[in-house]
Amino acid sequence: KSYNVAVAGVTGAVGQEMLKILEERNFPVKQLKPLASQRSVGKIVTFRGEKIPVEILSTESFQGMDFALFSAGASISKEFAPLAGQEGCIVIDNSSAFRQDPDVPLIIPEVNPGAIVDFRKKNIIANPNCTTIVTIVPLKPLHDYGRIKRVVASSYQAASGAGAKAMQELEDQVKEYAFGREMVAGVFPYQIAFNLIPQVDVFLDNFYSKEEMKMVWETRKIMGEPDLQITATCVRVPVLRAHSVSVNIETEKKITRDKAIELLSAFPGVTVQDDPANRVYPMPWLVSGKDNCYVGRIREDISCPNGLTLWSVGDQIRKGAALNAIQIAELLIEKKLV
Ligand code: 2RA
Repeated sequence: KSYNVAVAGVTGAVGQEMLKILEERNFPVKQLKPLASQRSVGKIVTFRGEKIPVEILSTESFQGMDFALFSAGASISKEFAPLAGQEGCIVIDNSSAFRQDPDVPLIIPEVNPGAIVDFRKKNIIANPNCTTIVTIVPLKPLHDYGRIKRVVASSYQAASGAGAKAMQELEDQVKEYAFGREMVAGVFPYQIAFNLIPQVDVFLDNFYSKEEMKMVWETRKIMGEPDLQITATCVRVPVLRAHSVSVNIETEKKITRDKAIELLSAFPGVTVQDDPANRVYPMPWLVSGKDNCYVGRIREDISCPNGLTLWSVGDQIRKGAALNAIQIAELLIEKKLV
């Protein structure tokens, strides 16, 4: 069987990667419908060697579609995803619009595949925030073994999380610096080249940024642990496309470094890269373009008897967004839910 697939936000960094991944994984696409806003009218995308004109996203766009992959921002998702769902098209939404909706499953296929069966109420499945994905994939096998009580996460987020324009801004600033010109900021509030910005998304009343609270809310929902103690600090770094997270956990049962390596090595979606003596550890430069979350710097926390620290790196555009969305569609097919 093959499926009609619409991609909303097809001209963005994630939309473009979605097309690439659909092709690479040989996803059974019957018809591809590339959708974008008025601004992209006249643009052409290439899919399996075929040139397809981009259509303007409208209320009519989803008739006859089996899947709609949305990556066009939360307001577009809020406006169009429920309509698409009502048309019988299954929406996999990469925005934050529905992640906390109790009628919408929030899925990482390696972590909570069972929760996907609840998608029928709205025909919408939410794709988690990229930083949450890179953090939680390695935590799942550790939680299953030792039960995590507390998580402290600090992220090092690539420019790609803010979109294709943000990646361009970083590249431009590096060139501006090299030519001794003034660096111009636009997407980011400050220069990102040769800098760190300890703000991702807006600040909330509790002085956390929204990105940090997304880590809290989404981790609890995906892990099915509404009372999990978790705190995060999210930082934008001058890296193009892979997010890194330093994660410290405290578990009920002690997890040794060796046990953690054994559990993580056996878990799908994780590659362990941990050989400190030979300077082997994951870095965003090498993880860019890869599918798995790469985990290293695994060590028992000397400040806490059942503490463990690790470093997880994942390609933000792939596992953090486009790949996870397509894996959700594959999971629906595998479970014969579509
Ligand atoms: C970021 N997590 O990195 C956001 C994007 N989804 O900016």
